[in-house]
Amino acid sequence: MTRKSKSRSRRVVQASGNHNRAAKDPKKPNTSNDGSQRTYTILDYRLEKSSFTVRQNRKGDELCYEIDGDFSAPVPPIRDSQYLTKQQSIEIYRWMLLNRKMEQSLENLYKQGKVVGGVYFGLGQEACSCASAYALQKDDWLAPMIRNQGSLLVRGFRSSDIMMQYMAKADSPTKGRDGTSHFGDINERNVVSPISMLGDLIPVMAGVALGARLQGRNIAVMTYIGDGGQSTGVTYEGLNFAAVQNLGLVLFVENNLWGYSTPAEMQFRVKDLAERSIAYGIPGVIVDGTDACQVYDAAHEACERARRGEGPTLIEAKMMRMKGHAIHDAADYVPAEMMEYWRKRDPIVRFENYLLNEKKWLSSEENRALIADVERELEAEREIAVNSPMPKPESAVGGVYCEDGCHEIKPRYGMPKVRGAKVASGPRQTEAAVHLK
Ligand SMILES: Cc1ncc(C[n+]2csc(CCOP(=O)(O)OP(=O)(O)O)c2C)c(N)n1
Ligand SMILES: [Mg+2]
Repeated sequence: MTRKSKSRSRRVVQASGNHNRAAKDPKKPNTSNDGSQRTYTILDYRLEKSSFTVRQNRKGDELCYEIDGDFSAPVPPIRDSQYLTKQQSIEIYRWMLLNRKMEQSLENLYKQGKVVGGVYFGLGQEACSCASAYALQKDDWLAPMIRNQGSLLVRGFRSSDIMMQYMAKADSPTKGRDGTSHFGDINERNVVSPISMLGDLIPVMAGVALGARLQGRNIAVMTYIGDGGQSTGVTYEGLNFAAVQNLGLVLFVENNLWGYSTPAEMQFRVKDLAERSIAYGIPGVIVDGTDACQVYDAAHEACERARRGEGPTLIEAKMMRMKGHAIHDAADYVPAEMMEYWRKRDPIVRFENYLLNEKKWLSSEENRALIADVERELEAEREIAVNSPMPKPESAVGGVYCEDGCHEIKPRYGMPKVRGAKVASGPRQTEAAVHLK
């Protein structure tokens, strides 16, 4: 499909793809052809549409989940990207490998008793994290969630940063003050730290885009929300605000079929979460979250739209959380057939097969060398992380609250442009600030 026809299909209000699932009432007038019934089309990049139903059942005193559906479908091919070059595709593949192998190292560090707290994994979601962040440019912003450790790597953090953070080391990004991947960098890498309260990053990132616009720039701001987290009120508020203000938010809804032990079926009634975009009045896109090319193409188009000042896009990435919520959760509530089906759709195995056997962009030897290089890098990063000292107890009192003059917050892209106001040397004092004084 050409780019032109794609953007047309996004805005389509046409007779197909009716989302109204209510049964027809013969007593009611037929309104389907008189123009009063509106239907919408969601752009769907997928080459395979899995449909399973998970049911809750009771066996004795125990609740369990059972699944119906056809699990025999062959693994679909990777969809060729309209934008990625050979070199870029190999780079994304490398990031995905680093993402996976770093998480394997984290699991080992945890088992060796070196991690303070739990470990979160993005197993099965590496294509979504890495290929999405790869679409960002230097001046864009990213706000990852716990499954997006791959996005942090793509954005320029080292795997030793993430490992040190998990071990609460003195050289970690938060200098031992926080654990997991809860850190960011608002000075160099334009990364906002994850926020635990699900959905809260969405209005924060809308604010980042608004701030940039006031400074004369339209940028792309990307964040993620899970199938569970998207049910929160703040998700609606943040995305609605971005929509009415035409802010360049790129929201990945990571539909990994589980929110803790709650299956997607018990979380929402729409067929596809991308349908929610209709209610916000913004484009909605569906991608196979295990296909790096689809993820990249959707992210790239949404970022371009954002940079043109045309507003937000909601991208639903369908995939499966291939481990428990965190390391403490064995996920034995997940039906085995479901796990097996998605294991065959491993994003790294699929992309490796695509690069080696479909495109022939990598030979077996080059692939082996690339994997060995990633392992060498990780081993060196692990050494750095393990050898970093624990923070000194007295350091705990510093760097938590701002002190007078501890750091200056300057406009990033230029002086704020406020219509009719003369901005001489700095941002205008807001009414709220005046009241607080
Ligand atoms: C507002 C809010 N409610 C509840 C929680 C607790 N909590 C943390 S993660 C999680 C499940 C999230 O599931 P989902 O959004 O599908 O993301 P996934 O873990 O599958 O990536 C919950 C309920 C929270 N952090 N914030
Ligand atoms: Mg989920």
